[in-house]
Amino acid sequence: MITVPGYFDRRQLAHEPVQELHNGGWAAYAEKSSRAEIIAASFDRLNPARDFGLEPLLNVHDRGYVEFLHSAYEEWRATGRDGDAIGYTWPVVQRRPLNLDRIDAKLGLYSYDAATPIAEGTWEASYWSAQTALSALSAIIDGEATVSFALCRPPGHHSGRDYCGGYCYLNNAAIAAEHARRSGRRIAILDIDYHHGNGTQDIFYEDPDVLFVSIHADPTTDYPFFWGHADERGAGAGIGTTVNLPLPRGTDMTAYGSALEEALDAVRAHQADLLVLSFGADTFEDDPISYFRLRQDDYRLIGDRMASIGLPVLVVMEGGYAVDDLGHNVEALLCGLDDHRA
Ligand code: SP5
Ligand code: ZN
Repeated sequence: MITVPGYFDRRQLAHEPVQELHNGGWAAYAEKSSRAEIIAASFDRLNPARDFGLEPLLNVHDRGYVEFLHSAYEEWRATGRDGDAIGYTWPVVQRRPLNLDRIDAKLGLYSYDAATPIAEGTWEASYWSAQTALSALSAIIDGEATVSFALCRPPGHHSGRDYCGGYCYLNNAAIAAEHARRSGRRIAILDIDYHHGNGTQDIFYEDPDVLFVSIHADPTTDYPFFWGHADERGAGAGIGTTVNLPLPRGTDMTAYGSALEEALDAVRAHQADLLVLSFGADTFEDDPISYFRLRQDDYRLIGDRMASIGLPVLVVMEGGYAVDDLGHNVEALLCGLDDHRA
């Protein structure tokens, strides 16, 4: 049984894109709402999200981007098209500030891949996913819990200040981290999703106060390819507060455990007083889109190791696509995290 307090809002289920572009054709969208349902079923009860409004979202995200997310589906439909909004042209070459109204131009401007469609309920679900992260955070800030779980969905860690990508629209972990920082906390973000958290990294890249550490599949073989390489260490005043630990496909708990110790050393060295854990269960051996070999019991060990550093932990849900096992994998992690505190 899960004893960690969990937070969730059913409006997060409103987002249900039909398909994504994958290997040159359309494939069923992997980030299904049933992911959240199955995690929710592992809890006796979940706390409802409180509404913190737009301000904490706008402390991380660009206002033009947030307005775009809010209106993109309607604008897409107003052109007479069917289905979900998705871009097809990206401004990589001689990019300059242009004020373009065309929905296809905006989709290109505010996204970086063709796997992140905007559907009818995308704004509503993303908004409540972010509020869920803030609500779970408040349990820690208000001293009601030392471990708190945000059942975020859609996930967030690929989304940057002004872009969506990788099934992510608003960066839930970054929004919570920034909110906590503004209430005086010193933050470390540890991202253990299979994929590199490029959006979170980008948001805090020049920030010396927020540590971002990520363990993920080597981007030379895996999405998102362009970010998450070991030589990315931050910029400007933030040099050294970004730490990337890429691992090869096929990694099991033995090699993963060593990387985890290295990551936890970095968290300790930062002298954080709050750990935000971006948790993806797509490192699981049976994940359909990923290639690590972690087993259900390993999540308990990971939680256990993490608890050993003695910090309050806000767990923010990211990926994980082996839907049938997802509830058990989350439960294993939370049990490991919670054991020490009883
Ligand atoms: C939050 C997160 O885990 N995002 C991962 C985004 C990965 N997208 C690239 C891989 C696309 C695989 N699509 C397979 C669809 C099969 N139905
Ligand atoms: Zn992932």
